[in-house]
Formats: sequence, structure tokens, C-alpha cells
Amino acid sequence: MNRTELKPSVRLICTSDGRVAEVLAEHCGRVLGVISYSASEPDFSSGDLVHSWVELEVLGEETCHEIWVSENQVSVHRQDGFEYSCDGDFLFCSHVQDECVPQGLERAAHSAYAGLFDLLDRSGYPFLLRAWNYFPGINDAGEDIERYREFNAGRHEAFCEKGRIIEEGSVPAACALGTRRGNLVICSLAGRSKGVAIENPRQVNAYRYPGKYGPKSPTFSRGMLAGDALLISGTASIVGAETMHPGDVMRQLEETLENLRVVGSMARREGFAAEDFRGLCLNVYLRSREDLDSVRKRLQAEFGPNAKIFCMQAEICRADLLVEIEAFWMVQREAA
Ligand code: 3EB
Repeated sequence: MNRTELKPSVRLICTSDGRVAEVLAEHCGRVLGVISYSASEPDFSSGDLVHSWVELEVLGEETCHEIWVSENQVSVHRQDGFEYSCDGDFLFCSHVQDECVPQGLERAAHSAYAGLFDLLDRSGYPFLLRAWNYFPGINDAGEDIERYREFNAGRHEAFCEKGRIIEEGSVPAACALGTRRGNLVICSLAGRSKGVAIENPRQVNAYRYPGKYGPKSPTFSRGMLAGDALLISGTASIVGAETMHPGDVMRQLEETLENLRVVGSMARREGFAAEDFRGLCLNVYLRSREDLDSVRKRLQAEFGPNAKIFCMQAEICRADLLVEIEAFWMVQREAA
């Protein structure tokens, strides 16, 4: 039962600095975009690529480059602060906004998402499949409420205003992490046709979180199946709508792994068919870098040597969460 209409798919290649030029050359003309995670601006000549820098420290590496690759030729465009590329099936977009002046984060999130939806509608790729959200001080107090909650309010308003009904099946996979400084960075992947949104029955759907988590709910699904690939949202130690095991990173990690297993099994019901972890790429966000060794060891035991794992130090959107994991999982194809 393969209900997804997106037959072709995107591929992800995660690499540290050493191999990036080689990978880009190999996929020349078919790179949808690159997200580089690094504490300082990476020395990276992006040429005509869509490229975004996320200012986070990668633990144990200088940089992590996520290279999103299409099976088809890609065209690159720049318009009104949005850099984007399209391949006939997918649109990849990077948008950076200075949110410090003068209006605050809620307005910035609103204008970023309203502009993004206008762009998607104009370009003929109306279905937002995955969004990456990064901005400084995510747990800091904003004007009245925590900055993550301000962000949620602006994002939610833009979804409603641009006709994105917030209900089962119509919100993207996403993540939202705090950087130490810099701008609001939003990357996104959209489709000409719909993906299949995946929810987790152990967790309240995020767009139905109760009001104590903020006046407007976050607008994301737990995962999105696009073609034969599964985009898994930031996943954490949440059961129902509650944070579990505050203060205990290893127990939070076990709860997170259980949530990841459930998202994987819900995706299998929709036809997702990865047989092993060879096509699995994980981004692990740790609030404290001291947790790196124990978390990495546990993840290697869980996923074995084939999964690609990069760990980053980041603030997570709930102050009591110590670890969050997002993933891209593609069916491994035999080498031609
Ligand atoms: C959670 O499950 C943890 O606001 O876009 C995970 C993934 C989280 C995406 C978002 C937030 C977001 O609620 C936090």
C-alpha cells in the first residue's frame, strides 16, 4: 500500500569537510541545496548552490554538510530574500531573516512563513514537506512569552492566513532548535504533490498540544513520507504532551528511541520499506556537550555502524528537554 504520490525522491548525503567538494562535483547540477552546520562560518564556496549556514557547534567534527540531491537537473532562483531550487518534483528553499529589528520574533516567523507559502503557491510546489527552523535564544523570554512560543504564534498565523489547514495530514515534518547568535534561518523542502504525513500514537499531535505549551500550537507532523524516503521530525522524550524524565539524559534518550521506532513503524504501514539502517542519517541535538560520549555510545549500539550520526550542541525548544533527534531515512538502492 504505497499511498504517496511522489514517486521520485530526494537523497541526502551527510559529510564532514573533507569530502564535500568531491560529493558536490559528483552530483553537479543535481544538488537541491546544502545545509552546513558549524560554529563558525564554513569555508565553502557554494557557487550557484542554495546554501544555508546553521550556527551550531558540531561535536567531534568541524562541520557537518547535509547535501540534498535530486535525481533530476535542478534550477536555482533568488527572489525577495528566498533562495530556492526546483527539479520538477521538489523545491528546496533557504531563507535568512534578521529578526532583531524592529518587530520581534512572532512577526519575523509570520513574515517568513507567509513569504514561503506565497513562493510555494506561485512556483507550483504548494505542499510543504519538511521545515528546519533555527534562531537564537529559543528558551529566552520574549516580549510576553518564551521566544519559542512567539515563534509558534507567528508560524501558526501564517499557516492559517495562507490556507494551510492545520489538521491531520497537512502539516510538515519539522525541527526547531536554538542557536547562540545570528539570524532566523528557515530551510524547507516542498513538493509538487503531497507526501504522507506520519503521526505517533504515543504522542499528542503537536498541532493539538494544550494551551499550557503556548497560545498557538506548533505546526508539524512527526514525520513525512516523500516517495521512498522518510523525513523524521525532531523527536524527543515526550509522551502524550508531557516531557518525560526531566534531568536524565539517558532515560530521555530511551524514550526518544521508542518514539523513533513508533514513527518508523507507522511509516511502514504507509509503505515505507527501508530494510536496514544503511540509508539512515541522524542529527542529534544535545543541550549539554558533556553528554556526547554516553549518548553516542548508546546510539551506535542501537543503529550499528551504517547509520550516519552527527551530534550538535543546541538549545532544544522545551527547556526541560536534554536531547532531540531528527532523521532522514531512505531506502538503500543497489549501486548501478
Ligand atoms: C516536540 O515533540 C519537540 O516546533 O517545529 C520537535 C519538532 C519539536 C519540531 C517545531 C518542535 C518542532 O514537541 C519539539
